[in-house]
Amino acid sequence: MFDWDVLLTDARVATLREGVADYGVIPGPAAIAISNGCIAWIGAQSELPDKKTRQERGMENRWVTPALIDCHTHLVFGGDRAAEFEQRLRGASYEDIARSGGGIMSTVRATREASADDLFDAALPRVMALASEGVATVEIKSGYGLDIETEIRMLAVARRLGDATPVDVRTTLLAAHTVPPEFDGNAEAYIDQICEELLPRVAEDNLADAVDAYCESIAFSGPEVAKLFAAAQKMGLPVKLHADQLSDGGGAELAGRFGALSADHLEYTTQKGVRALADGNSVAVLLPGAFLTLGETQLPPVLDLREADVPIAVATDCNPGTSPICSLRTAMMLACRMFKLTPEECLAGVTRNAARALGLLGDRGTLEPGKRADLAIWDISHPRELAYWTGTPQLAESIIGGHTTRP
Ligand code: DI6
Ligand code: FE
Repeated sequence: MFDWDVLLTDARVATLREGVADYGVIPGPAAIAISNGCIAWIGAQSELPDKKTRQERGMENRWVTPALIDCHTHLVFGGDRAAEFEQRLRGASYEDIARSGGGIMSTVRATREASADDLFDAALPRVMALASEGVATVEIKSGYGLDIETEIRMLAVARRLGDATPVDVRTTLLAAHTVPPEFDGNAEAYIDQICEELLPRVAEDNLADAVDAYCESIAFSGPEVAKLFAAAQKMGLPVKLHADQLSDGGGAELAGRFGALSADHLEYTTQKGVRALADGNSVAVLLPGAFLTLGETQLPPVLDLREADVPIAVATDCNPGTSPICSLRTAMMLACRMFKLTPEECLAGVTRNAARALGLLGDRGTLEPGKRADLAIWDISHPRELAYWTGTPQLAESIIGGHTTRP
């Protein structure tokens, strides 16, 4: 019988393994053996053990990296916000629009009106657009329902997107995205409803892999988020946080204190916040699409994050308001140009550290024996190109869970 299902030979391999310099590149021609959807062996071809393989495929010197992971999206939503985009170009600020009932609330109205099928049909091409760039894992948040039924519908649609595509979808409950009109002026009562009614239903039906919140003056305060996080953790759900995006609201400190998987955005995070993330083992998820769209000028504290050894991830934040970007390669390029991340940091940010931000590093995010065989195979001359070009058809093939998804 066969030891391996597939053996990829004559590859150039960037493993992105932790602590290995230069993209974790394996010197010389490399080989990767896949068995039962996992990496069974990986290394220099000259050291390949003598095993039987069902199928051998020459990679013709192509580059193989871990498949990409988009660890922060809001890609299930109703309607769009192109009119608001025009308003903003004419000078209105994001906060002005939000305070006058537009912004997130206009997407909430459209999402509440949309059926599960409508939401699924609109989101499917977004998932496939990410997949066409080598993405094998996508996180999708709820947060445009803000009532029990619509939040549950959004999460169920996200799960369905995972079932209907080769992409592995991880879902996050973001009911605490903003205060719904039904609870205007009473954010605390809404948090109580999430904790007492929504969370138990979501946990019972296994609809969410994590719980997120938006800690900001236009959304929820630190104490409100803390109450939600405590309830989530009691149910065994990991937490993550939209932190310090528009102002320093102590979000990173809060995330670190709760040992959050990640704190995301972080433009206004202080050194104290960075230290808290380091202490909490939390990933800093940078979202250059939102930074660009909002015309933000306050840069996230990249130097402090590096110095404190906080792992940095990069994601699209794909959403109709502040990051209408459905391309992880574009987010990588923007993170290099605007945040001055290196191309290697960007690639680690959409593989190893994105996996860590989803609590999945033991299972994917680097190329190592025992991990899922989630591979992206590229027509490039070096992995640094992945943060350099955008819109280029450089993905030759993607293998997800050992299966080729795009020949
Ligand atoms: N931060 C963001 O940038 C998005 N959500 C969030 O918490 C914006 C969502 C929207 O405007 O629709
Ligand atoms: Fe977001």
